[in-house]
Amino acid sequence: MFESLSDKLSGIFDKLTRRGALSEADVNEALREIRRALLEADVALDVVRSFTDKVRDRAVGAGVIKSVTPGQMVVKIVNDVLIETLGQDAQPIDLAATPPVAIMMVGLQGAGKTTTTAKIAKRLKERHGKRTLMASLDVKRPAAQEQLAVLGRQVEVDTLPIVPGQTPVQIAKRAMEAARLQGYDVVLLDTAGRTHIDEPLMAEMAEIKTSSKPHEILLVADALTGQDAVNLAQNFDERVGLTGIVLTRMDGDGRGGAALSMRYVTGKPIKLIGVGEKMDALDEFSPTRIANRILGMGDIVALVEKAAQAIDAEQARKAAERMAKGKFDLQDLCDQLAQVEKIGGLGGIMGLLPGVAKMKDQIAASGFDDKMVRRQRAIILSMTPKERR
Ligand SMILES: Nc1nc2c(ncn2[C@@H]2O[C@H](COP(=O)(O)OP(=O)(O)OP(=O)(O)O)[C@@H](O)[C@H]2O)c(=O)[nH]1
Ligand SMILES: [Mg+2]
Repeated sequence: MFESLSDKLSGIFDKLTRRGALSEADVNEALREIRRALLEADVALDVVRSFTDKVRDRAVGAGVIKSVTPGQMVVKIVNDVLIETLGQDAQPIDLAATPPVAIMMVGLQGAGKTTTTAKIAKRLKERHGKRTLMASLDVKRPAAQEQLAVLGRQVEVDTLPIVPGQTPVQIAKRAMEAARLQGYDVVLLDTAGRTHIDEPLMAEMAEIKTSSKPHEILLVADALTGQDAVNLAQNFDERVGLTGIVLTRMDGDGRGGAALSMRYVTGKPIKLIGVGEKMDALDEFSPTRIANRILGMGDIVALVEKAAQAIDAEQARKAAERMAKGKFDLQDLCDQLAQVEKIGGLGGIMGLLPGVAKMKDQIAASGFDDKMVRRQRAIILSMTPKERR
């Protein structure tokens, strides 16, 4: 995520912060480079313009040139403007309505609607203790409803029983009715995708919206499509009305143009981002944390959150005690390695640490990777308990 932009900006800032004093020419030069970096990251032109204008205004207003650490001051201003562009505060899914709260998922074919529906359901269950019912309104693609049922079993969330021959609107009504009768908190409506925006799709979405009155309408868009995702959001918003956006495949998007332009262009918040195919690979979109990540400060908060979820605190405390007593054996090492894998592997952890972005190439060149961790574990696991001790 954002690797290329992050690389470029850290290069620009390195140059700035290394100097004692900055001239106006230095700031202008840096702004030119920032502008180029943003454009190369596929950020919309309007956004780039507004971004650099804001940074320039504040840099002048704040008297950067006279300040004690001018370079850092510029970094701070860029950080602030970045956060504003991304939407300032994180906007989680809003469930403040009379249950069952309906959430409707819309988007083009293959954007990740069904996967994201199941990811959200899992998250609502595990983190918010919500009883969720998922319903697939996709009667176009064969086995689409079955796909959601399979994911439902996987994440242990109920899906609406499939009744062949019903229209999407009928299914949506049945889902709301079932949820009311059975006391569900949330109903997730997974709609069918199309290859492109067309009239029948929009009409169908509008009809489902009218009949089920969703509290949230989330557009699921593929981050890899860059500016197309932003245009898509605008189109959907005009016709159906959106309450938020989920950008999927952020794991494969090194540039980040869609994420950076979305809020500014559409005025709609990105609520969540998909960062992989697994059911846990869904992150909250926090402008502060994303800005930190882009500016190469790492994403310590995400690391801490991940660690808090994946690591057994009690086990970690015991391991630390044993280590302090000099009793660390191969079994302990094996447990530690297992936890590293749980948090997302070495790559996952490293990416979240401040400053590591700059060493990425060296790390890759050292041949230090997750395969090594797995191999080490396999070696230890093949030993007898005695050998491990
Ligand atoms: N790497 C990655 N893959 C994802 C992500 N989200 C979804 N996918 C994959 O994208 C593919 C399509 O996902 P679906 O959820 O079936 O997409 P859909 O929008 O429901 O597709 P239709 O129902 O056909 O319109 C699947 O193979 C998912 O595993 C993500 O955040 N990262
Ligand atoms: Mg689907």
